[in-house]
Amino acid sequence: MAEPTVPATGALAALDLLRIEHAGAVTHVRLNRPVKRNALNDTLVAQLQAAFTGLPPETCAVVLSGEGSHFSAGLDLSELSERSVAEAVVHSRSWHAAFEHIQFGRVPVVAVMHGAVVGGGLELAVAAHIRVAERSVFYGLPEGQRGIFVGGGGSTRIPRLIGAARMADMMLTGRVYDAEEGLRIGLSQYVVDEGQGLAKGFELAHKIAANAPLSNFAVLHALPRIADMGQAEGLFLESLMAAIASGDPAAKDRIKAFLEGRAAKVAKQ
Ligand code: 1HE
Repeated sequence: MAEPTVPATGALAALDLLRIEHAGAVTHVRLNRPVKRNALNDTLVAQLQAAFTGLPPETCAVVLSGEGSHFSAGLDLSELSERSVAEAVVHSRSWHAAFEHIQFGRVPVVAVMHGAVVGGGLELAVAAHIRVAERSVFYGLPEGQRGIFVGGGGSTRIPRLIGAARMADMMLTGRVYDAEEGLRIGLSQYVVDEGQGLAKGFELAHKIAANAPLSNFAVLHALPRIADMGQAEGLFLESLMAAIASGDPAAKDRIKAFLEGRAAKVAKQ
């Protein structure tokens, strides 16, 4: 039976550009600026940081989605013209800080996307760990056409998923990828029919939330760092992380349960 959904309380409830609800161990964070297509203004970026640093201890996974007809239209362009060069650097760094709390936070994040996932909206989505795309999704990086550059961490995260050549093509020519193409090149791990994204996102998030916390920690914090290391350093860190995770009582309980026939086998899906 599905977990009952309850609205967040306290500081999380006060974040008016987000709508936050809890469904058991899964917290649903919705971008809630549909009139502006969830364009990310300074307040919304600050609220994302507040949300991801203020998750209650009961939260073990997050679903991140957008209210209205699109996931996100990216940077709020109406704020752009007012910034000096110095302010623009600080602004970009504020996005880095906020999205760092998503990628390297305490819990795994599943982004559920529909419609436009463009510019800073794509930068936000790629800070999540799993991406589920509904068929309406289109990915674009219109920064090249707007005369700007990515500033929300996109140049570090997107090439790791699709390669620098594909990102360069998106930025130089305005190439837009649809949901199926995005799946093929690595922008999402799942594509689902329209309207099915949240169901899939919650199904995945509840599975993730049931993992041993140290396994999830290792995937979030050790895996990306190891992937960036040379092999010798990576292998060494992998050994340490493996020993730490397997030494935890949660691992021992799970392995005992499997050996006693009380845990699920790996099966074709
Ligand atoms: C906005 C924004 C925005 C919509 N900033 N206000 N991002 C872009 O270049 C994408 C620009 N947006 C679009 O291409 C389209 O709006 C969409 C494809 C996303 C959606 O189209 P549609 O037809 O559903 O909506 P709309 O009628 O275009 O927009 C509805 C309203 O949202 C409208 O305002 P209104 O007051 O006239 O109703 C739009 O002006 C407003 N709106 N997108 C501000 N982005 C850290 S660096 C990151 C750099 C970037 O992200 S660059 C990419 C910016």
